[in-house]
Amino acid sequence: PINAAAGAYDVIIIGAGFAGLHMLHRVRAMGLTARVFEAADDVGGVWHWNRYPGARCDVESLQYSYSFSSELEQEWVWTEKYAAQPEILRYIKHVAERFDLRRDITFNTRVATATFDEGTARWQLVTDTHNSVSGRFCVMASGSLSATRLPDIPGLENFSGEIYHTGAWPHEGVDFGGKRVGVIGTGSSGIQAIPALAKQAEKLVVFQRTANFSIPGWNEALKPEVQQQWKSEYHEHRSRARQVGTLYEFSDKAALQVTDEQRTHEYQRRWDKGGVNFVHAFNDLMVDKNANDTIADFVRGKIRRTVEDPTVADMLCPIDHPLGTKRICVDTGYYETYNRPNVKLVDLKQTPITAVSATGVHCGASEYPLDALVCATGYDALTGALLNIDIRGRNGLSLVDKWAAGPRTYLGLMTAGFPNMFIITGAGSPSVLVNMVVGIEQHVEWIGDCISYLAQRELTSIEAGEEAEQHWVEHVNAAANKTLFPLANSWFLGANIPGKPRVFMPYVAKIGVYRKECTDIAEDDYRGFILTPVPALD
Ligand code: NA7
Repeated sequence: PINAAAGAYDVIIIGAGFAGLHMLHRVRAMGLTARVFEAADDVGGVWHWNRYPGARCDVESLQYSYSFSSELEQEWVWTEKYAAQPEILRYIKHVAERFDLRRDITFNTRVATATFDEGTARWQLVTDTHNSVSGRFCVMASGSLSATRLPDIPGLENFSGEIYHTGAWPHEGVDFGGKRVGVIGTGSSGIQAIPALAKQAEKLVVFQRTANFSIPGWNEALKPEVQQQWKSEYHEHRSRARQVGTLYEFSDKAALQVTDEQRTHEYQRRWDKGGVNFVHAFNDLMVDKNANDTIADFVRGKIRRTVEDPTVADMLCPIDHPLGTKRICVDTGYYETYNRPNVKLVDLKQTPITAVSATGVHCGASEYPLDALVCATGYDALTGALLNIDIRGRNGLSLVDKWAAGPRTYLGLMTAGFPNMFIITGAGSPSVLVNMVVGIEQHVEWIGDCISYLAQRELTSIEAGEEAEQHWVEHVNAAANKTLFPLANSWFLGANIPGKPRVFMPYVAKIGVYRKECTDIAEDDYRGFILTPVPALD
């Protein structure tokens, strides 16, 4: 270990969410010195910031948790099938305390620049508080959905009411009682927030650009016997999750090989169970548009039966992307909310927002007077948090320049020209498509093993090779192109950010397939990576 007192560490970690905390715990166990920088005033990452009403995880709580400590998984008690944000944040804080992690974290501090010094083969970082530190390794645990984005609508800055983004919600909460509230955005965040906001606000106007598919979660209190049973089988559940991500009932049948009645029966059965399990009803739904049409039609039928006003129901029926190609949403009473007299839906495809004024939102000739505007408009996903830091690798190469035509990585974990810089849940990895915690744990284990390997062999640095990276980029693209995913204008493709290169960023593979690829490469002495020995002294 290096002398940490002088601001020199073995490992610098950026971000103290699920990824950063686990990485810190891991490198500490290896006897290394580490420092974590976190922009927020406490741990939690997305669960620290996303405090909007209705915020909840759409992976079941018993699965959306760390597996690295069996004591932790046995002692923590979840109260709901799908945990709400405050409970997940309590869990993360509990982890920070239980493993005494806070003492190595600097809060309220953003990393501004990270520069690889070729002379010393170390990363030099400068924070927005003018702190300078260095690390042999730099781990980006800065989140794939953390760089929030306000919509680029003319006049937004002139609005005299309150403006919120779901991903940067005030800690003290917001009282919408008696207010006219607008929501822009109907992705996962909007679809969770809208039913909750409709109960609080005097009037709620939803501005929808793209109708989205949402499945009821049927959230409920977690029965103690269910939890106990699951905990007694945790070992088996976790090993399966390491292969498949989240445990669903995966089907080996194709939708187009069964009768209409069998299909409808299966969709109904899964609808009644709720959640993302619904989209795994058949094995061809994400690769065959005709198969996908059957499940999409089923959901459109549900929307039409739930929403009383047929014009509103029509507007809510997604028609421009196959089901599941934008992240499927899981809700609590979303479609029912449009039957409330205080809720109005505005279809921006018919009447786009032309401006925001001091008093409200204008869609052509129509003005919607508002006291508050909630932007559930998403993130500069996967690359935003990284590119917000001025990162320079070899020869002063900036990550912004290197990724100008889209992110390029090897295994999603490293990018050529940036030695000893690891990325957790980055572009080119499957993490955002699977249970994020399972993805994070795989990355953390791989990075930890990699650092140990280097130490054992007295190697100074590891770096992705250009050729291996090129093959990985092609491999990730080819995998996506075999599916329906590229048909939607989603954040997976960067399509939500005007001008962002249109590249399908996540790796569409089961986490088990990816895990094996990563392990095989490591066991083959890090095939495709360039390993550099400690430089000889002059
Ligand atoms: P998403 O899924 O990116 O959703 C953002 C929503 O905001 C989506 O409906 C967008 O419409 C809409 N949007 C974005 N910009 C605008 C503008 N300028 N005008 C109107 N509407 C706009 O973000 P979320 O926070 O809901 O969810 C992110 C992930 O977190 C989610 O996938 C889960 O993995 C957890 P669009 O579809 O682009 O037409």
